[in-house]
Amino acid sequence: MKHKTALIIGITGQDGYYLAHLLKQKNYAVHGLCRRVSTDNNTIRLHTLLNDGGITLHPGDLLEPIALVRLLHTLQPDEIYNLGAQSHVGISFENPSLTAQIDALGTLHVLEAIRTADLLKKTRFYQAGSSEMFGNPQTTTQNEETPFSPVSPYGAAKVYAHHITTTYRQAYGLFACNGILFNHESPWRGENFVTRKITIGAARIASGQQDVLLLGNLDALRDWGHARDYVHAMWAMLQQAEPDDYVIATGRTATVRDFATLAFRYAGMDLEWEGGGANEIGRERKTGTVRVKVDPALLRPTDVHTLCGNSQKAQQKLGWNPHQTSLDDLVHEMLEADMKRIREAA
Ligand code: NAP
Ligand code: G4F
Repeated sequence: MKHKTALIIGITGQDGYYLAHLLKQKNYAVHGLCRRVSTDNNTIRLHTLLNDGGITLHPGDLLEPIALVRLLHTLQPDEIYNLGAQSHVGISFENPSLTAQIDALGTLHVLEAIRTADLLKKTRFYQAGSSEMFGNPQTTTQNEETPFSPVSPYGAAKVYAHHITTTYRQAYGLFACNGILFNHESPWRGENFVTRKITIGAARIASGQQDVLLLGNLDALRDWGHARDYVHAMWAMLQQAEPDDYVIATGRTATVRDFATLAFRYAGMDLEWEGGGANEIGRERKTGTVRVKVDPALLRPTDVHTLCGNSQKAQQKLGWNPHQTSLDDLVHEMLEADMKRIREAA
């Protein structure tokens, strides 16, 4: 049987790693678009996978549309996963134009490249949409019918990407799917997202390499799943008879404070919380030492307070299971991985 060919844009990121792993297991010929940088630091997550073979990296950028056309023309991929993005919400307030160019126009560039390379009838397209598109929703849970009302430059750019993907589906018959994914984390999460910042901080404090962890909004409630589970849903969307859009989420929420409490517990420190707002602190119960402080500089101009997804459609149509990894297991795995990295670096 002929193996399928997939192109992953954003292969060097967290989800790119897990998706490449999954597609390799499924015997795909896996290709990845990789930005040119002066060192090979951006392929660090992929080292083991690259050594095992079966993955080909191609230099390229979402901001270089003609080169995308050339690449698609050569590869003739069966599936394209567009995971490429400036994906940090906080940074999008500092770099709104770059975020819009990569996350919004970058998506248009891929869709136009599919059209220009005459692949509208052959290639299936996945767009990495986000729960950040909902902003601060009026409903307690969010599904595919919940209106978008973004409150960040990142969320606004992703809304454009969502609608332009739907437009190409309707206008040209492209098999194009929007995943609306809620937060998903892993030991390969970027270090400046709150979950990984917390597990690295707790691991360093437990190892005596750091005294205190500075965080922003501790009250934010997020629906946190495991990236390894979420890439299965991306793949499953492209295997259906018809293209559609799907919310992928666990349906359970926890605050940033809850996540920190769990991570510090696994690192051997029981935290108790005192004060509120910018004066809140997390103190080690046994010693009284302050381990977490709020830094007002880390608060965003506008933040999404609560997100909780309803993934019933994905459960029914894709057979996707939202309960593969518990929050406890996720935090434990991330903390253990950071403790191991610290031990190996010593
Ligand atoms: P990530 O770790 O930040 O990875 C982003 C990827 O995009 C990296 O490979 C990055 O390459 C690449 N990229 C950035 N700018 C690019 C450009 N101009 N041209 C080509 N590639 C570029 O993000 P992630 O957590 O894996 O998320 C994957 C996708 O899902 C993103 O689109 C994100 O917005 C979306 N999403 C994520 C979540 C989540 O909770 N993780 C939830 C909903 C949606 P470098 O390595 O060179 O920087
Ligand atoms: O970890 P975060 O930066 O993730 P955020 O903003 O929810 O965005 C992530 O999930 C989206 C899905 O909804 C993705 F589309 C997006 O690409 C990204 O993967 O922040 C989570 C919450 C926020 O409310 C933030 O204000 O944690 C709060 N927070 C508190 N202290 C912090 C910090 N966030 C970061 N990054 N760093 C802090 O020190």
